[in-house]
Amino acid sequence: MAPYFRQIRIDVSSFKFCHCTLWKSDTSPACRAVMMGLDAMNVTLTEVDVNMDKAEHQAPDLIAMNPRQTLPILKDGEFILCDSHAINTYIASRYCDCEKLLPTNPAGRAIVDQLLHYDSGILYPHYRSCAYPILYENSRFVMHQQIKEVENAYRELETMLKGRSWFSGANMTLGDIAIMATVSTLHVLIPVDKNKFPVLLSWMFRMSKEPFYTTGNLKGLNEFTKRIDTGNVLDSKENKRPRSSLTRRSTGGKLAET
Ligand SMILES: N[C@@H](CCC(=O)N[C@@H](CS)C(=O)NCC(=O)O)C(=O)O
Repeated sequence: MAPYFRQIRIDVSSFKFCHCTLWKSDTSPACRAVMMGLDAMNVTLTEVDVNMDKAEHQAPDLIAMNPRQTLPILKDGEFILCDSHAINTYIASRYCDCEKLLPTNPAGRAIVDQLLHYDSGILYPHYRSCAYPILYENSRFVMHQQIKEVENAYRELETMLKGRSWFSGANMTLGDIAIMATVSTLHVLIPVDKNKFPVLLSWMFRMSKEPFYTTGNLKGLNEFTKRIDTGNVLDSKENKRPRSSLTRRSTGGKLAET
């Protein structure tokens, strides 16, 4: 029988388990930023899949946790967080000793914060205004003005990366991960042109070689692409039982259909 999963070799001894639950949807770039963050930090928690096409994120128990009705949502005991950037930095400072991904020195940390705010305040709204009309309003294309604005953002990113391997400088950080989740998704709608943005594209290529990209971003990005290309609402048969991040990670981001 052909293997359904791409097996990934994982060193379980380096894993950190935490008693948190994450509600997420793989098509969502914000949720994929958290999944990549978890996988980069080797942190394992309980994950619950939510189908936004079926408005499951508007279920009363989720609205009680997040009145904004967005994903991801993280619950740690009685503590609830509803923003991917805040979730990743919380997990890093609470459960992970990962100085490189989230420096503790004030300047290093401020640079990561700056990138997270850039993603949240500039890139993500572009994603929303380009993708939502296609996802939810039967539109079939991205408007010219939006293409120009996204290309302006690509130009800024290209300049920010000049002379450095990662957005934060010498090390890849949670800032790179947040930006990759959004830019890889925008790239589906408005491709990053290799002639105009060669530095940005080679950074994307470098990021795509990281193991956490395969386990945390690829499957959802493929689903998002299919959703954009076909317009079909996802009717995932995936098992809705809460599962460990370890299960997702060890199967290359894929989970068995049941
Ligand atoms: N800034 C938030 C954005 C969250 C967000 O808007 N998530 C989208 C999915 S990518 C969502 O849940 N949308 C549902 C809706 O707006 O109805 C974050 O980074 O978590």
